[in-house]
Formats: sequence, structure tokens, C-alpha cells
Amino acid sequence: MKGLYSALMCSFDEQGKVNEQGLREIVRHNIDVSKIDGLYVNGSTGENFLISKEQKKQIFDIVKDEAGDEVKLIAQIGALNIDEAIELAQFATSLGYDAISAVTPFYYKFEFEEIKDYYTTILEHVDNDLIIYSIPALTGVNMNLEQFGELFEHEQVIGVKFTAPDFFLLERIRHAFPDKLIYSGFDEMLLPASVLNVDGAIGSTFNVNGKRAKQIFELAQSGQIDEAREVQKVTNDLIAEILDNGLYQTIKEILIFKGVNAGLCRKPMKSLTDDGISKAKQIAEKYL
Ligand code: NGF
Repeated sequence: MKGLYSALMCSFDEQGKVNEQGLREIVRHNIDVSKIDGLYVNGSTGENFLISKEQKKQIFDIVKDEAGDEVKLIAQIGALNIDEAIELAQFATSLGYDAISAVTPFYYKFEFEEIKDYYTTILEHVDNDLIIYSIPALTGVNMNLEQFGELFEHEQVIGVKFTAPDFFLLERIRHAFPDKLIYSGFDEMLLPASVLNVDGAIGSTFNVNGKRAKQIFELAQSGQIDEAREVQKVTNDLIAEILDNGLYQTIKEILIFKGVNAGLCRKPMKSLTDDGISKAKQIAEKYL
């Protein structure tokens, strides 16, 4: 389960429906061109929190059908409705997903005991491994070392997708739990996370910049830090321009420029203007 995973984008049409052919093309691009080790399906980048349960199932189904066993597959099943989370966990597991992942429950400012109960309850109903998805900037849920430790006591909890700029906490988790998987979540911080010996990374920009991400990870692992820093620098120039133009829309537009039918984002995400589309093409020509 180690390695680099694209936080998979999904192609939507103008009505907000899943564009099956487009989604298949995004999967193929990630496997054949970006050369990633795995796909993280229905995460933030997949616009998971903007779509229905049926669409989530449709996406899990199409991705497994297209990817088969070529790369590892992680299904993000977290939902505020715990029944939905359980149903999705069971569905993805029945399709053969290698692991499930669930974002920390958010919005109602749950106590840690409630968060722990959420994960325990899901795992009572599904025979699969689970990766905690921690992204405090979007959820407002900040867990400390002891709390991660409590979640890791469950043998089905095999790791964490750590999307936070807290390198002190990351180092402490790495040191305390050498046998758990840690995936770095911020692509622009892949090098420092790799130096701290994470097991892999999950990122949105890997959909288009997977080869550089892999270089950074592998160079860091072999101690070639100067070389890794150079690749991270170019990567961060690229990420800065993508963020400035609109994160998911720009990645989709770059994919379109590369011949992949990446479609549109779901409302309320806005579409790129004509200027934004031109800028995305310039970014693709400059870096990819
Ligand atoms: O998109 C976000 C929001 N974060 C992603 C990634 O952590 C999300 C990150 O790659 C993810 O894995 C998922 O889809 O669930 C950033 O887009 C990237 O580092 C640029 O900032 O924070």
C-alpha cells in the first residue's frame, strides 16, 4: 500500500452527471502517463462532498472496472451520515478496493470520543483496512498524538492521510507508530514529508504532475536532497500557478489540453473564464 496515489478527479457534464468515458480516461491517464502507484477515489479532489450516494457508488464501480488490479485503490467513504458511510464502505469492499478511508466527521464539532466511535462503528460493519483522512484546514478537526494513537489501536486502522502543515506532529506520529502507514497530503510539502519518512503521498496535482512527485519521493528516500529540492521547486512553481488560477478547474483544464475528457466541476464550484482556460493551457505548456 506504500507509494504515490492520485487523489482522483472525476469528469462531470454540464448537468453535473458523471461522465463515464471521461472518468475512464482520467483513470487511464493516471496509470499510463502519470505512472502513479494508486488512486484515492472520492476524496476532496473527487468533489465527494458535492455528489449523491448513488454517484459515489457509480464512481467506485467505474474506477474499479477501468483500473482492475493495475494499481492499488483506496475508497474514501467518509460521510456525515454514518449509515451512508457504512453502505459505501461495504460497497467498495465488495468491489475489491484495497482499503477504505474516511474523513474525520466534521461540521458539528464532534468530541474525540464521538469521532472514535464513528470509526469503530464503521469497522464493525466492514471487513477491510481503514486509513484515517485528517485534513484540519477543511474539517476544523485537529487531533493530537494521543488521539491518533487511540485510533491506531484498532487493528483495522492501518494509517493516516495527513493533510496538514504540522511537521512536529507528523514527526511525532512517524516516531511513535513506525508500523502505521502515513500518506502526506500536501503536494507542495512532499519533500519535507518524505524526509520525515512518510510511506507515500496522496495528492490532487499528481493527476498531471505524478512523475515529478514520484521523483521527489524517490530522491528523498535515497538521500539525494539537493536533487529532490530542485524538483520540488519546479513542482511548487507549477502548484502556485494552478492554485492562483483555481485548483480543481485548472487541473481538469490541463487534462483536457492533454486530450483527456476531464469535464467540468460540480456546482457551486465555478467554471474557468476564457482567460482562466488560456492560463491553464499556458501552465500546461510551460510545465507539463
Ligand atoms: O485539495 C486539497 C484540499 N488537498 C489535496 C489533497 O490533500 C486532497 C492536495 O493535493 C486529497 O488528497 C483528496 O482529494 O482527498 C492539494 O490539492 C495540493 O497540495 C495543492 O494545495 O486541501
